[in-house]
Amino acid sequence: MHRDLGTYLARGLTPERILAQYFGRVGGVTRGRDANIHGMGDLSLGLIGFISHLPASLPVVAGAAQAFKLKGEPRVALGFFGDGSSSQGLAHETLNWASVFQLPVVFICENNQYAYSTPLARQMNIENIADRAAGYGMPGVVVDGNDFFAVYPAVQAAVAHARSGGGPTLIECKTMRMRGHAIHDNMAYVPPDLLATWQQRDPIRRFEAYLYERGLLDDKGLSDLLNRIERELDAAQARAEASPYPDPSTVADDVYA
Ligand SMILES: Cc1ncc(C[n+]2csc(CCOP(=O)(O)OP(=O)(O)O)c2C)c(N)n1
Ligand SMILES: [Mg+2]
Repeated sequence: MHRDLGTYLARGLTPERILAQYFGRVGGVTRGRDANIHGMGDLSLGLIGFISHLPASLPVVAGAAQAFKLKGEPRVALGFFGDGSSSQGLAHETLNWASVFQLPVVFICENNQYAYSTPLARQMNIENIADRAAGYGMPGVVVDGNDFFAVYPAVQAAVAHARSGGGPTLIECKTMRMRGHAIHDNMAYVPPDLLATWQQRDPIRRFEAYLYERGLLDDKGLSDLLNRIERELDAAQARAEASPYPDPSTVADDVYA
């Protein structure tokens, strides 16, 4: 996905590299070739660069899974896509292909109820995107995408299933886009009640509450943690800003054709 910062961070892309990417600096993932977080690929971290057309990355992910299978590598590919992307032809072709060849891949659909200004009901006539899995011949799982303790075991089970030769799984994470599509979008088309309902399901607050209830976190622990993150981000920003713009003489580097 083009905006999956959580996934990027979990795979080991540092805030410094992500910020340097935004600033178009050499320290960014594309080494200053653009200033966009679309396409932040780094194969050393197992991240394939995103392709801006949705969901054109999905068949590439299936291709990676096919390569793992052909080479006998015990690896599993994870492909992330949105509810809007799930209605595109390539999504159907990819899921069908992955199932026919029993590829080690997990398809994670982040159903955040909107694709730009298009609500779910205007682009599909089913309740659960995961229900489509039956038509491809793979397991389909619906999870509360705002609950860490629902998402983690579901993905873990699907990865284990894929790794043991069981083929692909489609996981639909139900969530909500809490801002406009981008900064220009005031999302006047989103009913305020819907937003208020999802506000109550904030995944970070829920995770915090879980830790508090079990005595694993208290007010001091939380403020120490937030301060530490703030300091880390300030330092990452300073290093990203200190990174130079690329030397124009390198413009043709990494161009293959
Ligand atoms: C083929 C194609 N058409 C249009 C766009 C422009 N576009 C970028 S994001 C987006 C909405 C995608 O919605 P969804 O798949 O639900 O993902 P979300 O942005 O909600 O996470 C669109 C239409 C695109 N990137 N690719
Ligand atoms: Mg969406």
